[in-house]
Amino acid sequence: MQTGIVGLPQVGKTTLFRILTRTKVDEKSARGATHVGVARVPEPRIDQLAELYHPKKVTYATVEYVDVAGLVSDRARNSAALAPLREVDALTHVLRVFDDPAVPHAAGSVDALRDAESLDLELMLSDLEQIERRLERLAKDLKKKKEPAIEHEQTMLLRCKEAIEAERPLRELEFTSEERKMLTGFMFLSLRPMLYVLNLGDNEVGELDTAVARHGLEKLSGRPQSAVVPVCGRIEAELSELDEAAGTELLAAYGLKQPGLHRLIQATYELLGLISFFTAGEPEVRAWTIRRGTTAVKAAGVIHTDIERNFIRAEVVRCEDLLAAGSWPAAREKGQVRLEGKEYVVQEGDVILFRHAG
Ligand SMILES: Nc1nc2c(ncn2[C@@H]2O[C@H](COP(=O)(O)OP(=O)(O)OP(=O)(O)O)[C@@H](O)[C@H]2O)c(=O)[nH]1
Ligand SMILES: [Mg+2]
Repeated sequence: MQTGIVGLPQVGKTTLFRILTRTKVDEKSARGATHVGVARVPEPRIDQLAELYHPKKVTYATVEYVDVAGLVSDRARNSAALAPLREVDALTHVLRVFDDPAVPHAAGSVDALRDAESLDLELMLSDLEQIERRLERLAKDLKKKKEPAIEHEQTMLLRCKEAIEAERPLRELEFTSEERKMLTGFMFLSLRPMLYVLNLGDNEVGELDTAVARHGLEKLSGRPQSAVVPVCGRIEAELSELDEAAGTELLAAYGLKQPGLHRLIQATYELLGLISFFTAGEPEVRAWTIRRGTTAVKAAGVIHTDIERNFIRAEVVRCEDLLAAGSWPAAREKGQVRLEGKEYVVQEGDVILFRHAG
């Protein structure tokens, strides 16, 4: 899973990237550069399972982030800058709210809604160009020969075009699974789920809950396939450089419940429809990422195709039950370990032991 971090120049994209991936990025070389890094999905249950099993290895789930150069209002330059985004599963748009005379604002003033809408428009225009080219092609083909598959595609693309002309990003439309298949080849940008990150000034750290309304962004929240998360980038950057004890102290001093990093990754997870399940044993305690609705046999395939192929059954226990029971046999004794077949739909927080042949 890869998420692209986008936004105007100097809004805090690289700062956010550093927090998420804990990568050291040199400030000077960082300006305008593209970075790729992996963020560990924070997961307290993995730490608790590790205390139970004392495994040789602990592996967290990860999300990959790509920090691209700042986008400007120059179409030609942007279409090149947008190219790497075609590969990502979701977008994170950093919106600058913090005010700092030392850091000039690319658009001249702070207005997060304007910035959000202008990038969305950019994504939509790029999609529209592609749609129009394809529609021309399809019209030519249809003149030669009427084919139902081509007509389907045409109907769908006309619906996409209409939405964009009404300034609705494609992510807000509903598609059938057949249409989704047709869509994959296009890699439309406005189809990507969108996480808007409000990068607040340090002075707003006590008022995260009301930040969305305060900055006039209600219009963005509650839309399909998108979410808004406020963070104080600079404070979070400070936090991420501290060890755990000092970090907890600083969080408390600011009155924060958890690091923004956790909220961001959780929001990304939800947006992408992802959940975690765990495997636990002495060799390794590990979190795995799957889409919500994945069956046991497909989840096995995430670990290894051999396990999927030779799947016999899954032994499943809720993570909190396993932790409370203290061991797998103890949980089994309490009747908390279930035997499930191939079609079982894996739930968030299941600990699974896959039985397989060979
Ligand atoms: N006051 C304040 N400054 C910040 C905050 N976040 C980032 N900055 C500053 O803004 C400047 C730009 O931050 P970056 O994270 O490099 O921004 P960017 O979006 O990656 O910039 P480009 O890659 O040049 O487009 C740096 O000098 C940061 O220290 C914040 O929350 N508050
Ligand atoms: Mg940068």
